[in-house]
Amino acid sequence: MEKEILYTKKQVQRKNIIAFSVFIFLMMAAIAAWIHVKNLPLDNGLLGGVQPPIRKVLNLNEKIFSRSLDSTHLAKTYPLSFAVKKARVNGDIGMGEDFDPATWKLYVIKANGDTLTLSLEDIKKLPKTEIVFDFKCIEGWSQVTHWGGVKFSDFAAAYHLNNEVSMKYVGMATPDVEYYVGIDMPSALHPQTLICYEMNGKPLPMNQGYPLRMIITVKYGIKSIKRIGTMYFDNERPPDYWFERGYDYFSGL
Ligand SMILES: Nc1nc2c(c(=O)[nH]1)N[C@H]1C(S)=C(S)[C@@H](COP(=O)(O)O)O[C@H]1N2
Ligand SMILES: [Mo]
Repeated sequence: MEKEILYTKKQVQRKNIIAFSVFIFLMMAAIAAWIHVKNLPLDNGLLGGVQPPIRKVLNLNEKIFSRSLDSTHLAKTYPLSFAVKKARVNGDIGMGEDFDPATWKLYVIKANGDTLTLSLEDIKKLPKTEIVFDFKCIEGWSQVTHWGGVKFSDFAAAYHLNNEVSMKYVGMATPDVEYYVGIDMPSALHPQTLICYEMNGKPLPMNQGYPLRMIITVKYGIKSIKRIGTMYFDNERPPDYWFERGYDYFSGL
């Protein structure tokens, strides 16, 4: 038979006091650490950013999750009938009222400094690809939506952007440069990544990024920039609107 261990009332009381003191101590240490981190200067100058210890954790997350991202991982796709008819509109940074669709052009700044100036018609001449997938916003909602456009990889091949896609990142910005993203090249060249000009078989609505937006199935919505104005290439990380506000640079799924 197992030996039973019996404690006196006093012993139990003592154990309770010790456990409670340890609990209070740890809680106070956590609060002190939190106050300390909160008061540290942000790492991104005028733009804000986050405190360095928080950045360290973000960098670690990034290291782990950027590995899980490779160009063979395809997002799940759905039959056309699954797509919502009225897609939610989220985020209107860089989509100002003063935008003039008549003068819009896509400016692609090449590695040698030359600029390609393209119209929507130029883009529409390239092979078209459609996709229905679950679009996920980092705020916690998702929605099955139907998009049409040109694969970024087809676009790069058609315009002989070989030197450009051998770089590590592509940067994109709205015509007014209010919203901007940096996309790692493997994700840009992913077979489901579209330069998109249609939603539900119709031209993109104004508030969904007319005339041209990105659709990146392997990233959270923050990377799917609406209303692309300029595109450029770099081996350094291009500036990224939500990264500067503390979100993960890659925001992969
Ligand atoms: N120009 C621009 N693009 C943007 C945003 C924005 O505010 N401005 N918001 C992003 C975010 S957070 C999401 S979830 C998606 C939303 O796309 P939707 O409005 O078509 O649903 O667009 C992304 N692209
Ligand atoms: Mo989002």
